[in-house]
Amino acid sequence: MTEITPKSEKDESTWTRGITAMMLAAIAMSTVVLGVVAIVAMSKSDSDGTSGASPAETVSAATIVVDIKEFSITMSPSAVRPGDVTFEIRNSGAVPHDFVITKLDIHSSLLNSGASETIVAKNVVAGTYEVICTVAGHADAGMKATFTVSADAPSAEAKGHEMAGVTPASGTAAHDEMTWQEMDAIMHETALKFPAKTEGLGNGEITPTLSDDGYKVFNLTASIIKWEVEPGKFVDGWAYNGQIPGPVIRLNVGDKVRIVLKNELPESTTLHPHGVRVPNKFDGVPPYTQDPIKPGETFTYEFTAQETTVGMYHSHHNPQVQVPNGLLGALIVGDWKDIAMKAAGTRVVDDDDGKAEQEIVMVLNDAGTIGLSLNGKSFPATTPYTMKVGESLVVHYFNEGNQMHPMHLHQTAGLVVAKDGRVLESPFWADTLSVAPGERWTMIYTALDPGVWAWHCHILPHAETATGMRYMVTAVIVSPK
Ligand SMILES: [Cu+2]
Repeated sequence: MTEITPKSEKDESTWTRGITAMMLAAIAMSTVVLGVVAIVAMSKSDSDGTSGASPAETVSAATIVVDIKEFSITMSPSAVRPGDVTFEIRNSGAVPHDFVITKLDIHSSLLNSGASETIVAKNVVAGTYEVICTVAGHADAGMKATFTVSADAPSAEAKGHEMAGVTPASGTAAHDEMTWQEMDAIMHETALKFPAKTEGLGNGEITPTLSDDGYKVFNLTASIIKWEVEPGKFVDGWAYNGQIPGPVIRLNVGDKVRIVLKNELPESTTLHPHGVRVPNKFDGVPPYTQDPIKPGETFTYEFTAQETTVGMYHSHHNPQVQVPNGLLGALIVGDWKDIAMKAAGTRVVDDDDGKAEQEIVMVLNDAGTIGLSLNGKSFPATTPYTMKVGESLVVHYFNEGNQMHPMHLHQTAGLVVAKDGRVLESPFWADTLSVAPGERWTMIYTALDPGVWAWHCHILPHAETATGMRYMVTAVIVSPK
């Protein structure tokens, strides 16, 4: 008979030492400028001897069936003859992916789970072509493959019967090519970079100017910038004032407000104050409430903050592109450290002084050029938060993406006190809170135990890869009192 032995002191101290070491390392890293080792996910155009136009007699038409998913690209067949090539692309994965052949200037739209797209490339000449998914980190995780175009490839007719069958794939998942030791090593290396320093930081403050007629004036400029989502991975970010998320607009009830938006984008835009009570003509919905703000134009939104809220401002023109690409920001009315703790009443018993020490904005995104991210950054470039035991933190989750994200902090439950900027009649406890697109949820977390506590989306492909944590992951570092 086996006896169940209590956890030994040795186990306990090893665990504690591990956490302490992690904590010290994480704190040290947040203060030291790291030499950033670039993880370059993007394809580089390779010099693989793409030849000139092929002789007319070898030109043919072929179809390549492309299956994209986490985290592989499978192409069948992976060799075709020169000529027109049709790509029948299907996303059989759980999250959005795209299909890009840089050398042929082919870029599918961002395909949601289950979506398909057919793209025809005309007169493709002999050569080797690399294909990737450009969603942040996906190519690194294995979403790249190559196909060859060669006069020696079997003809489309000969391949016809094999199309639906098993054809050797050129793209394979990362773990098929790596040993477990390599997986562990990359996981370790990436995790130790956290928090990795990258260019640019979102959610900055914006100081209004005061107009003669008593308005707080916030000047915003929308433009496309190079945004470093994770170390070495730069994307075309669509930003307000060069930040993703845009600067946090903070207001008090009674404030008279002007938001002056200058459009330096290559297309029209508008701004919608989501969850904020404004006159209809400043709701930002073209063509009903205003004309689109054309490139080069400026538009002024004007309202009085009438009630406390946790709102957001974002594009409402071509928004399925503009918002996930970065045109998003928080607009908060009222002192939410105070509002949240009052809403909690006597429920937060572990807080030392009944006051919240921090209020943070956490913008969730999963699409566009920015991809899976927290506040415009993907782990290990996300920002960690520090707390002391007995302190409380108020977090506002904002979902500006296209999918639900169940957010989970590795602590016991936090208290949910508000939904979409309205205090709940009955606050409730949750350790995992699903935040749907467009929603804002406000929660209080009180630090109970020292350590580095992971904080992430619990749709696992949004937070993890074969080589460790990625995307929608950060941490709370709790130190003793
Ligand atoms: Cu998620």
